[in-house]
Amino acid sequence: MNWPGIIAHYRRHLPVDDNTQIVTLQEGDTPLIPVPRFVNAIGGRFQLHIKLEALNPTGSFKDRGMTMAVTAAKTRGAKILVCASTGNTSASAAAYAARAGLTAAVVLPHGKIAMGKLAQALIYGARIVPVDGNFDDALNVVRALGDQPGVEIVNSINPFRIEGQKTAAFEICDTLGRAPDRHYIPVGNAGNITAYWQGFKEYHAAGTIRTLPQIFGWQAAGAAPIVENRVIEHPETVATAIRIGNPASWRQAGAARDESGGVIGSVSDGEILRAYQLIAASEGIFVEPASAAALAGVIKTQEQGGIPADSLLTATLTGHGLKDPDTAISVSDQLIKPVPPTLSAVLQAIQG
Ligand code: AN7
Repeated sequence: MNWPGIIAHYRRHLPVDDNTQIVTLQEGDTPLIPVPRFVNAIGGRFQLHIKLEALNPTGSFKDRGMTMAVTAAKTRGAKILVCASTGNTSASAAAYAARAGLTAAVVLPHGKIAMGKLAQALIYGARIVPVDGNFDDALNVVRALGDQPGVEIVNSINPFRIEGQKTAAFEICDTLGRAPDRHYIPVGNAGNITAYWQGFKEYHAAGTIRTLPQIFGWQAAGAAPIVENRVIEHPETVATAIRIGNPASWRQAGAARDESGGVIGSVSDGEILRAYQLIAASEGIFVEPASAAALAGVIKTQEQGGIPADSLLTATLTGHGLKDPDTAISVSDQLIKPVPPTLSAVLQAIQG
């Protein structure tokens, strides 16, 4: 079957009707992958399956929300899509704008966007506006831009984004035939944790699942406003995607935590990079540092007293590792140095 994208597949759960002209790149239907070697490596006896959202068309989960937001914007006659972004939203907005024949303008914190994401926005033809400020400053400007004629904001403050993104929770339940016991997810602007909790609750209310998962959200320690319960004026982390000090969906993230009996915790850059390397080296799965924050959270909860044996965990790995090659190269300790093209020299190099 040629998967039609999340709107056509889940249309009964989404704000569309039979006349809606859907803008899609056939996003969604991402794999749910068991990672037993990773679990063994951290001494766990539980099951962990990862939802590999890196395998969406632009390499991140944002495409699920963007197909919905751009479909709605086009229906409403918008001409220009605008967003603030730490990188992935801008890549996705730029791609879906191209697909829809619209213009995208993306407002970015100057110097803090991973190289691959910038390359994506450029090649898809977006207008790029770097600002001297962080993501929170960029989002403030974008909120003001929303009043201009023909302009549609496609950040997750746009409720259509959340509607699209909740389909990842549906897919997890459809694949497992139940809800997980716990779901782990990185938290930046907090739209995705909001969307997952909404998705799980909708499936529960419809009787599709009998239980609800506990939601475990993870912020980077240098950008952990929800954990510290205060706005962080100058957020800093190697995980630039979640370098956010004043999340737009702060209240909804707290509700997801409290209603589900879960946790929102923080992980240091060192913990993030350890998880980043371990999932790649133990399972062959390359994600960006922000995604690894969810796995750092798995490691942290395991080390802080253990995760119940036989429990079923899922984790969202939000974005592809290739978006940020600089970080992958910087954490490696291999020297890349040429040798003569002879058997003896190459054998010697292999043996270290
Ligand atoms: C890889 O692109 O905010 O908590 O502007 O790119 O829903 O914000 C990205 C966020 C996690 C956090 N992982 O999700 C943006 C942006 C990756 C991300 C998050 C982001 P939210």
